Amino acid sequence: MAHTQSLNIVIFGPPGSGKGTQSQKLLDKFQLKHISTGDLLRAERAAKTELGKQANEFISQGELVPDEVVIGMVRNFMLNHSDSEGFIFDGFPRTVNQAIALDSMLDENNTKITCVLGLDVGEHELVSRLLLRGRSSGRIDDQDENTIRTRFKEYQTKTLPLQDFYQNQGKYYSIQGAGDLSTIFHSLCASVNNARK
Ligand code: B4P
Repeated sequence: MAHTQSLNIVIFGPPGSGKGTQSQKLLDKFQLKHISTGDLLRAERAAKTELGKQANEFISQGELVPDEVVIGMVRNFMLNHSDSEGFIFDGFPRTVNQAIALDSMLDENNTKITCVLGLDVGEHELVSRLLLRGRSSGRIDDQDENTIRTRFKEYQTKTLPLQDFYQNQGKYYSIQGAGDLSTIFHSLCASVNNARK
């Protein structure tokens, strides 16, 4: 059962900053449940559900999927994993509305966000990472530079305001996200340990 000592980490950053990559490493270390809204949406699409078809329209254009769809999906996931000692939220929240909904879902479970780890990577590096992944992953949103640019615009206008939202709560940690994977991972762990003190 979730409680106030739970560890709830939000991993934050622009498309391609390493959220998914570093989440995998954090999961192993801290024994948390992983909620990646990108992965959940891609699973819906693969299963050809109505939700998946709707989401695909937005994802393929590089746009965010509407808040109510994503929030409902996260709510279901959390209900189905209510015995978890904590979560890593990867790619969620991406708008202020999503952040407010997350606070209230956690509050209902008598818990809260421990820290928000923001990966800082320059745009040039991000574009080359995504195009490189697009060559092998088959992800439609990684194949075309225009779609990638739309994703950055969505990030700048709708997601970046969350940095102030969490900074004002004293929960935001900025981490250099370019360079060696294990160096980045150690910085993330140091921030988690700092936030838990
Ligand atoms: P996501 O699946 O979250 O896609 P992403 O932002 O590109 O992040 P991802 O986790 O996949 O990549 P990562 O940074 O780990 O979202 C896809 C789409 O779904 C969104 O555009 C949106 O349409 C929709 N969506 C998802 N969540 C939503 C929400 N909450 N609200 C509305 N819509 C939502 O890594 C990228 C690449 O970089 C990898 O290939 C990795 O190998 C590489 N890499 C990582 N670290 C590196 C390093 N240090 N050096 C070199 N390469 C590195």
